[in-house]
Amino acid sequence: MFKRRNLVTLLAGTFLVASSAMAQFSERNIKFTNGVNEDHPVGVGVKKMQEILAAKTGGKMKITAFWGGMAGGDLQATQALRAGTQEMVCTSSSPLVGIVKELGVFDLPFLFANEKEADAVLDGPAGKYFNAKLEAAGLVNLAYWENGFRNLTNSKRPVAKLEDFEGVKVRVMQNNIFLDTFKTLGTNAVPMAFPEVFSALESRAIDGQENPFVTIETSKFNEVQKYLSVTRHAYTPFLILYSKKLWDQLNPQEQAVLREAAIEGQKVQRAANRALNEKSLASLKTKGMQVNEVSSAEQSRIRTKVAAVYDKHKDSIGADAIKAVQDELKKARGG
Ligand code: TK8
Repeated sequence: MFKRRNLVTLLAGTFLVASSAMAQFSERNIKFTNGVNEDHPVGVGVKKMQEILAAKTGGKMKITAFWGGMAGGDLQATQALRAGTQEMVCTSSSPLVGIVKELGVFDLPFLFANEKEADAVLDGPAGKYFNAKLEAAGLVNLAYWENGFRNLTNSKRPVAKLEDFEGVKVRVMQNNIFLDTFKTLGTNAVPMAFPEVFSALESRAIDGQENPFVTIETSKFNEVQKYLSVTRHAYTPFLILYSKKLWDQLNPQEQAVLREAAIEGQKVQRAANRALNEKSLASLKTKGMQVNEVSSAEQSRIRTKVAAVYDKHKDSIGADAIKAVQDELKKARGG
């Protein structure tokens, strides 16, 4: 008898906690901007976040997503987050090196060999190290999603060996390490925000750009680019950032549900991105791109050529950041 009464009290208590939890979500409409288009796997991740928010907050917290860079490029949106005028952005890490210099480690060419290594680094202590740096700069990183391994496209000539890079005018992200890598390869490299790239390629102001297959296809670069080289020269993470200023106005439950949604989003986004990668390559061929594989002999010539970029930038990135990543890479490589 005594026991049963205890159970009843316990159950009643649980219901109270559950219903007051619901009451603690305020009506919020969260602005979330993207440089990629909605048919990029980031769209799958954002949809997952929206479903979780709907289910867990009784529809009180909502995400309104903007696509295709219509609300500005990665850097511009990230600055809006720091100023507290926008809640969220999905951004590549690279354009943010002027804000958090340590992120430059991800821009070092050929850092990761595969997605497994990237996950081990981003989802472990190294990822937390960068999150702390971001937070100090006014940015809460909810999760690492995936942009992926980058490949060169251009409209000038097939690029299959080191010498072919010479003189091609290539757009790079607003990032010194990319700029240096592509200069070292002999291209005429120009930094530019992502939303300007399509029309710059179309008007032939530039010859080429580099991005993962999936981003190339969903941004329709194949319509204005003939040649695709399988270079896999760098892996770019996507950061799912929330304005720290606005984050601090949320209560702990609201913060927890957003973190949970971003992690669930990460799972479906990465899975969708990986499932699509090879399909996108095949589809880009069907749509008329000429694909040039880069032989392993040429790959190693390219690697040797850009090795100098590591030495040149290691001081500005900082030894701590490089060590944080390399420690995890060693573990992932079983060493
Ligand atoms: C989209 C960008 C893009 C990136 C770039 O906002 O700028 O080339 O790879 O995917 O983050």
